[in-house]
Amino acid sequence: MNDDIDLSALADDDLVVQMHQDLYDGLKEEIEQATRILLARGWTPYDVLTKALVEGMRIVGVDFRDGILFVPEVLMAANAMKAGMAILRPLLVETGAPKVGKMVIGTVKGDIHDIGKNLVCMMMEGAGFEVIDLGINTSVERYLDALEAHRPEILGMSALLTTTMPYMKVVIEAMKAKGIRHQHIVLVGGAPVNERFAEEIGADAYCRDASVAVETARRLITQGAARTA
Ligand code: B1M
Repeated sequence: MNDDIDLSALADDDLVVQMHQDLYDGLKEEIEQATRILLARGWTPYDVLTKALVEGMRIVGVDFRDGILFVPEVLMAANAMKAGMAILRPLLVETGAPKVGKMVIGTVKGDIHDIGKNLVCMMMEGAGFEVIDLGINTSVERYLDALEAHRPEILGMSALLTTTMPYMKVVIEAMKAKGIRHQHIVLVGGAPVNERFAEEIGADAYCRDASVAVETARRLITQGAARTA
């Protein structure tokens, strides 16, 4: 607990910088408090999410890469981030938007990163999609079972590791082998994924972030890319 700083006394810009620092330090309660303060000051949930939380996690990622932070510290940062996201979730999700489609999504096998996927879930739900979240470490069998059980227009896959992103292709190939590839729009995302990779593995689109996932899902559904009949 950081007893020295009165978060509510900070101006917005300083508070956001402090949140980046508190996320870095894995201070869950401070992140919860600051998230509530920004909302009470009229910030939109989306701005709190992107400017304070996602940007803070980006900074953590840089120092993780450079060997300044290690797994235990990054786990604490992730927990603090999730605490902030938990406050924002109902605000992002309950828009009363009419249901526009269904998505099954999971982080691929071998990969336990779920913050980005969870953000995608929230934004998709907020945009009126029904989301079936398979969680992390999702095997091809679980994806296929969920596609059969829920018959979604969209399959979303997330991968954060260069070693796990090829698994997306395994899933797409299994869909082809089962003769169901044409029934679903396949969207892929995650830090190491890009447009070219998505094309190479036969996905319908790469989504840079959660907002792009929403836009892309809407656009491709409107274009009738999923032939779920
Ligand atoms: Co990990 N990790 N990690 N990690 N971790 C990365 C990914 C890494 C880039 C860090 C680094 O070196 N800079 C690196 C990967 C390097 C590589 O593959 N080339 C790495 C590594 C190496 C590892 C371990 C191997 C470390 C170790 O054990 N030695 C290990 C692997 C564990 C495993 O999965 N098997 C590991 C573990 C962990 C923690 C458990 C400590 C923790 C995860 C906690 C959790 O998720 N519950 C963690 C974290 C937090 C990170 C970083 C720092 C942050 C990831 C994150 O949450 N970003 C990350 C660094 C980085 O990415 N720069 C890193 C915030 C999030 C909002 O962004 O996930 O990109 P992101 O999601 C975005 C978009 O990508 C997109 O939309 C999201 C929202 O806008 N998107 C989608 C994501 N999925 C989508 C799906 C879609 C659409 C869009 O479908 C439609």
